[in-house]
Amino acid sequence: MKCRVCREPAVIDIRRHNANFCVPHFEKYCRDQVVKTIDEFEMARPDERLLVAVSGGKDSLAVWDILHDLGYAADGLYIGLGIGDYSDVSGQHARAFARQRGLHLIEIDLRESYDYDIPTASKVTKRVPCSACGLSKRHLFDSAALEHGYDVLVTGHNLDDEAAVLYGNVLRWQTDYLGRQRPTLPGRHGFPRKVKPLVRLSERETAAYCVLRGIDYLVDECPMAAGNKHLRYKEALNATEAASPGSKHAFYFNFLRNAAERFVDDNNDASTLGSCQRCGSPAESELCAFCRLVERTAGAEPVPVELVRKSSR
Ligand code: Q46
Ligand code: ZN
Ligand code: ZN
Repeated sequence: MKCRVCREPAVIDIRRHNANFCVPHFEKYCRDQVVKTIDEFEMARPDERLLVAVSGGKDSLAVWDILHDLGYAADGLYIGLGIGDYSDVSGQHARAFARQRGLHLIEIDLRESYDYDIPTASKVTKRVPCSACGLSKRHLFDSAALEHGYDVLVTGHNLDDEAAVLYGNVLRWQTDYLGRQRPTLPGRHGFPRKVKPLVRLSERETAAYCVLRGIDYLVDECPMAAGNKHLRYKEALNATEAASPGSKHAFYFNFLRNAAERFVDDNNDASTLGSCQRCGSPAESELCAFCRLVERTAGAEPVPVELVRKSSR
């Protein structure tokens, strides 16, 4: 197996591109894919300030590393979700990465700042943990980006993530969600621009990138993810990809090219929303969904992770 570029021994094969790469050319391939994505979807200009949502996993650390390498002014934001050991260790990985590179990491801890955590919120609201977690992260990422004056909020969603979300949305024809699946969502009243520069790279490639770059990321999946629909959709797509390399890429990018625009709701104008009376974020009622969640869950008896995992299966 030889590198497509230099013919030296290759360390990775990428079947959908029918290509093998050595270490330096694989790193270059990853950076080039990100540059191409940023240009094509007009994600960020060189003079803009970027805030990267950092979980301590491979994708968020890879995208932060690549953006930093490309010369962008990119800081990180880590949210302590209070998901037992998983959160403790993920925070350590995020902090270590930032320290080693002299990068700035903003931290928000749900328990310290809002007196709840994800397992407790899941129990109190009687909904799956990812529901309270997604709501909390979206709100805190948006508000931190605006509060600290960042132009762009970056997340580490990769090709596998986006293809799986698309698969789930198409399976149920959730047209409102399909309209929001483009890798760049323009900034609008109360929301920063949101971008996903890793959508051309697969999960396997971001993991390989981290290993080859010596990035120490948290390998374990969130314990709350076990059995969720997203993982099942990924498995289904992996089976298709194995039989027909390139399927995932075609599924997602042909959607972007041929169909995504049709689902964009021009009437979905955030400027018509009111403001949350507590935090000032866009809101449909007196309080935004996040402040309502805080009101319901803050101060409730903390629930251990194990209890939520058992009850949500
Ligand atoms: S962290 Fe949160 Fe994920 Fe864990 S509880 Fe679900 S949404 S699975 S990216
Ligand atoms: Zn090479
Ligand atoms: Zn609010």
